[in-house]
Amino acid sequence: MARLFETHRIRRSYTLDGMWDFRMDGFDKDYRLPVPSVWEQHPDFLSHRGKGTYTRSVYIKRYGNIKLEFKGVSHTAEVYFDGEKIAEHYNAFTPFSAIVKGVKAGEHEVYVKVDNTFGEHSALHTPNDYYTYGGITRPVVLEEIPDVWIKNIRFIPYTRDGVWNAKIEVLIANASDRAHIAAVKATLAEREMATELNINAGGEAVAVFDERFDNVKAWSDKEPNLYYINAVLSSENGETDDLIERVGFREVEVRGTKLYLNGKPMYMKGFNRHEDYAVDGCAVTLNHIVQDMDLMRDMNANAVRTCHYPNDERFLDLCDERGMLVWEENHARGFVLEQMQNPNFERQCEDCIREMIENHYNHPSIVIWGILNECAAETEEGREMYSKQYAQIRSMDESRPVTSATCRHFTDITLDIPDVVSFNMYTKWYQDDDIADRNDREIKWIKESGGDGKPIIVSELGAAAIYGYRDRSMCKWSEEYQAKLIEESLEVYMNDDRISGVFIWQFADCRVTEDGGWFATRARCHNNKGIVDEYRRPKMAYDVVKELFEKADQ
Ligand code: ADA
Repeated sequence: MARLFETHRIRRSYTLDGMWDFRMDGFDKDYRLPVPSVWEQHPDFLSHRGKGTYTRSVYIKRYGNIKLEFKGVSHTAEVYFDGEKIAEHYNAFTPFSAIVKGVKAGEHEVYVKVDNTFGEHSALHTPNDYYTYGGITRPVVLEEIPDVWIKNIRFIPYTRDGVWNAKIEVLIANASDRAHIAAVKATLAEREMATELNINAGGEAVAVFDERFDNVKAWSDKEPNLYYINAVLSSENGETDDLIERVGFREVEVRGTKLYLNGKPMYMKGFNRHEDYAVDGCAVTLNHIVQDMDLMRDMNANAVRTCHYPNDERFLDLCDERGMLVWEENHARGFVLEQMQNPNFERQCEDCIREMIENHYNHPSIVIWGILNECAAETEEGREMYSKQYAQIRSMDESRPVTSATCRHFTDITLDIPDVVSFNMYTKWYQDDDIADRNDREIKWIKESGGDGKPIIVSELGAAAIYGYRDRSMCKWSEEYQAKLIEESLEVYMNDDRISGVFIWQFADCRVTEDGGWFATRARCHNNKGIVDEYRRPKMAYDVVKELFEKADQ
């Protein structure tokens, strides 16, 4: 399944998950691989960087239009339907889709060329402190759509005189070569809304409703109340379509140096979480997604940062259900200026931001958008790119604050732009300062460098420990050292009322890229700063985090 709730009752929609035929360039052998999955799970492709082709047939019951959506392909896809290219897409972490009109009933062939190679063509997927896998790594959805269909729903909640209101925009598309009239009905919290639209041939139109909802409860991390919008469309030619979205009534605000959720101060305490699981790679299965959530909740976390890219919608759906506050960010980690000047960089970032917001806008759990983790914020050229990306997000979504996690300590020249200032701090791991002293110097610098009067988040803190390595000397890499550092760090940051949130680096150990860069020096070719290892086995720090996060609630 591609979502944690039913998105259609009228439209015929099903996933193409299961076994696909597979060929890898340079391998003279036929394979069968599961979708979704990473090809690295197969013994022939453990660390393979290359190009492979997935093929399967699909049976279409009746003549009409189809929509093929890929929730994630790592990292570049070319999609063919009966031999004709219908889509291409870069970036493993955002969905993309294609419409094929006038498909005859019967068997058809879908094949997908997948590329996970590095080079100038890939400005965001690079050798890095996480692994870029290969494969169709998130669910694939096939839908049969009428000529006039519902493309998406946007839900914008707000309060007026203390009462919840919402603007609901139902985007309708006309795939045919003639104009149509569409009747649109939407229900939400027992409220029925209806209108009629004229849609030009090949055009789009938006049904806009703006209503008051006296009978709804707010969404929050403590009470994640959710509601369904059920939109139904009927064309004058008798065709019908529908789309169901799940939403929450909540408002996020920045008021001076504090973040507010529904008019109350919001404090975020949680983890940075890579989508990476020992046996799944980045194609984290639903049961492992749920296990991660259960473990983070068991440690009394109320927030998660999707480091360093947009996440699987099933995880975001689960955050909506469980009241996990989300910092979601575009795909970028640790690029110096030269990397940001790759001719593909800005376009690939822009595409990722657009797709992230277009697809994830309605998730109430997402309370802040992030960009460009630890990129070249100390340079004028870098500042220009930060500024453009903040502007792009603000042009698409005025309802959420924006931030970026910096490590350009004392040199970052972008802090005047975001709504929230965030910094990654590894005192006593990379820097050997006193934690409290370094925190004071950091915040003093932030206030003098454009960040004054803004909320501050410690977006990363932590230390590495090899699971099972115990040493009473408490030397680095021991579980004892990691537990002690996490305790000392959280005691400082969580008792500093200048700080609005802390994200531990990181929830679980994750694989890193072996070829190229200093990452190859990482023990086990993993980033070992997880509170649990890649099999979700808890380290000693687990109980320290659990206790301190619980104490924060008291
Ligand atoms: C940086 C980076 C993380 C990770 C971390 C580390 O802060 O943002 O992705 O690489 O350092 O483990 O050193």
